[in-house]
Parts: sequence; C-alpha cells; structure tokens
Amino acid sequence: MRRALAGAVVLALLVAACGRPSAEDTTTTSSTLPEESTTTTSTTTSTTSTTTSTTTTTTIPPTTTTTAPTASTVPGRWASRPLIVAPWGALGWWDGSKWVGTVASLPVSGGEDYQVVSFAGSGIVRGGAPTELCEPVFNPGVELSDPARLGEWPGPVGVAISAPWIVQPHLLEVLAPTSTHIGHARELLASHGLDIAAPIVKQVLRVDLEGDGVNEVVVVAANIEQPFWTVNPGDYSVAFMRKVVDGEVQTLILGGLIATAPGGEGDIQYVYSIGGIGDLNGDGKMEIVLHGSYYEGEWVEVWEYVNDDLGLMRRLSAGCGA
Ligand SMILES: [Ca+2]
Ligand SMILES: [Ca+2]
Repeated sequence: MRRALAGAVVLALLVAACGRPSAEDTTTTSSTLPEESTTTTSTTTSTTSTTTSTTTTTTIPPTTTTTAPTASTVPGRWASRPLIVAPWGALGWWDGSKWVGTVASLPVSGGEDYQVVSFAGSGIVRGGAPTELCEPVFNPGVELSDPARLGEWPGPVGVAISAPWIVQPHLLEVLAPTSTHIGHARELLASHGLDIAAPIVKQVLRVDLEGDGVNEVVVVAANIEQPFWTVNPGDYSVAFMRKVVDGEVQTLILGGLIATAPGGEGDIQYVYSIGGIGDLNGDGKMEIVLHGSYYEGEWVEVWEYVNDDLGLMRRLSAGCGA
C-alpha cells in the first residue's frame, strides 16, 4: 500500500536490493560484527625466567549434557496452511515450496489460533472466519481476538501466523541503543547526504536469523514520531541490518526515507519500524517484518534473508489506507 512518490530527487526512498550490497556499505572485515566481538586487552608481561615451564595437558572428558526435551511444536488449533495475517488483512503463506501472496480464498474456517510475531506483544490470538477488512479496500483477512497485541499505528506493528512451529528458534534480543548504533545510523544517513550528528535510534535488535552462531543487528533510526503529509529537509526514517557476509560487515536497508531537501508535491512522510522477527515459513530461519506507516495508512512486509548472494528479499505484504 505504498504510494508512488514523486520528487524522488529529494527523497532517497531506499529498498534493499535483491543483490549484494554495494562496496561502500562494507566497512569491516570480521567473522562477527565489531560491536558483537569481545575485545580482550591482553597484557603481555615479559618475564625472564630460567624455569622451564611444563605444560600440563588436561584432557577434558566428554561432557554429557542433559538437555530437557524441547517442544518442537506449539499446541493449538492451526490452519491447514500457515496463514500470516496483519490486523487489517492477510499477507499469505508458505505452501511448502514457495511463498503465496494472499488470494481471495483463505485456508481457514474460523476459530484458528495464531502466534503473535511482534515487538508490541506476544502469545496466541484467535482468528475468525474469512472476511473482508479495511473498508473500502476490503482486504481478505480474519478478525483477530486481540489485534492490538500485534501493535497499532504508527507502529511498530507485527503479524500473527497460524502455524505450530517455534517462531523464534534462535537468539532475539531487544537492546538499548548505544553510541555504536547511533554511529552506524549517522554513517548510513551521511552516505545518503544527510549529516545528523546524533540520529535518534528507535530500535536495536540483536538476532541470529539463521542460527549460525553469528549475530545480526537490526537498527531503526527516525526523527518522525507520527507521519505527516509534508516532507521536510532533514526528515529520516530508516531500518537497516548489519550482517557479516564472507567475513565482511554489510549494511542491508529494509526501508528508508531520507530527505535532504523539501518534499515535492505528492511526497509524504513514512515511518518505518521493525514489527517483528520470526520464522514465517518453518525452515528454522527467521524473517523480518517491516512496518511502514503514513498519515492515512500503514502496511507490513515480510523480508527473507535468502542467502549471501541474494540477500534480503521482500516476500509478502499487506496494507490498509487511502
Ligand atoms: Ca546469523
Ligand atoms: Ca523462515
């Protein structure tokens, strides 16, 4: 439900390309994000000694780890397909081999459970029978028992999914912004022509999307609280992920508005946030839900990190607004 933007000269409306990020986004060579690595200051004390040290090798016996059985599924009444919904309509589902955007006929009859994938709430909500939502757009969707648990305009707003698998199988933490994250936002804005000494960082999420033991960090920076219909110089709202790819830290942009000049006719403010992060197709890797809002509407997009060659790809979306 994204409006076409005129005046693209002044607005850098950024969307992650399907391909690899450009070279200028590459900043560091590392096997972990610099902000993730523990810096150990080793002090080497040079000692002169005549004693020959004997190295004692201690063989550590095999560790027997007793792990409590972990449930691989969540009990509930689930749809025949893992339907993903927003409060104002359905996005679609994974059919076992591909993403399917919403079609008129939804794979539910009413009374199904949905796991909330949102930074606004959690748990399970109940969905009704297929209906039409968001007058006068009439999206196919379901009424949720507690839609506010997914979030409300201007966001963040996540999604809910009628699927039995563990939706957050790997690390996912909400962090308080630090000067490091503010610095990354400053660098990103500056690379698009906007110099802000200390950008306002709204969200910092540490996540291991695929569970490979190397953490990613997703950052949202914005100086727009509630989007208006005029764009002012200096407006910014950007959501980006820092990820180690082939030993290099790359910055992948999910969505962004960066204004270096007054907006032209038809330009409106957008506010981006990360609505939620969770596995939305059951492959054990987590997808990112991007939420965007504008003065008379909002939408969500599901972004999948496909692989290091394809990067992030937008898979599903649904919106409501004029
Ligand atoms: Ca990872
Ligand atoms: Ca997944």
